[in-house]
Amino acid sequence: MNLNGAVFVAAYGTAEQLPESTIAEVCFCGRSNVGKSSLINKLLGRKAIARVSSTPGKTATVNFFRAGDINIVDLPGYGYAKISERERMRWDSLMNAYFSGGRNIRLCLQLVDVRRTLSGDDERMVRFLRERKVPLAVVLTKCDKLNKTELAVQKEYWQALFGDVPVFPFSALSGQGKEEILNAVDAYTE
Ligand SMILES: Nc1nc2c(ncn2[C@@H]2O[C@H](COP(=O)(O)OP(=O)(O)OP(=O)(O)O)[C@@H](O)[C@H]2O)c(=O)[nH]1
Ligand SMILES: [Mg+2]
Repeated sequence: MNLNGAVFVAAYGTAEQLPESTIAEVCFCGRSNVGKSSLINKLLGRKAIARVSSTPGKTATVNFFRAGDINIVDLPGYGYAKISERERMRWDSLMNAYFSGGRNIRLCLQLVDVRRTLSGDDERMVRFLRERKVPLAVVLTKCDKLNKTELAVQKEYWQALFGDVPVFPFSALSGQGKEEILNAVDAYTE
């Protein structure tokens, strides 16, 4: 699959703003700073169509990108401590609306930092997705930060944790894993 030539559609900050789902959607979920926007840029073959920042909490809206006949959806991150109660409530309501609106979500890519272990927030997120029967695959981000041996250990940890769910090691720096993820997007959206 080729997602080049994508265009930014819009950013939605509240549940009411979310447009109706008409075409297939692939969304990207994970804690703040895990690398969602970086992965999207890589998949779309663009340097900065999705904004990347070393400060957590960069993507606070639901951002749609149109690529061919699918929508790529960058979701706001979670697990960022310095956030007001009001912002947390907005996040909850936005995510609930996105995942409960009978949308045409073909695949949710759940991102986790390959160097870490599953956080409580990740666990809640995955449970939430499973309860809603959202098709799930996992991306292990920042694989360039580990050496071969460490990478093997972490891959085994994540694959054992997720069982049958596909797990894709990825690096936005080297592009490792890009083709495999594009193939998965293809398989789930055709
Ligand atoms: N080394 C390395 N750094 C990465 C990789 N992916 C992302 N980063 C860095 O991690 C930081 C966060 O990346 P983003 O793509 O903005 O993360 P995000 O998940 O979209 O974050 P929020 O929008 O805050 O939810 C940036 O400094 C990126 O350059 C990767 O594969 N390798
Ligand atoms: Mg982001």
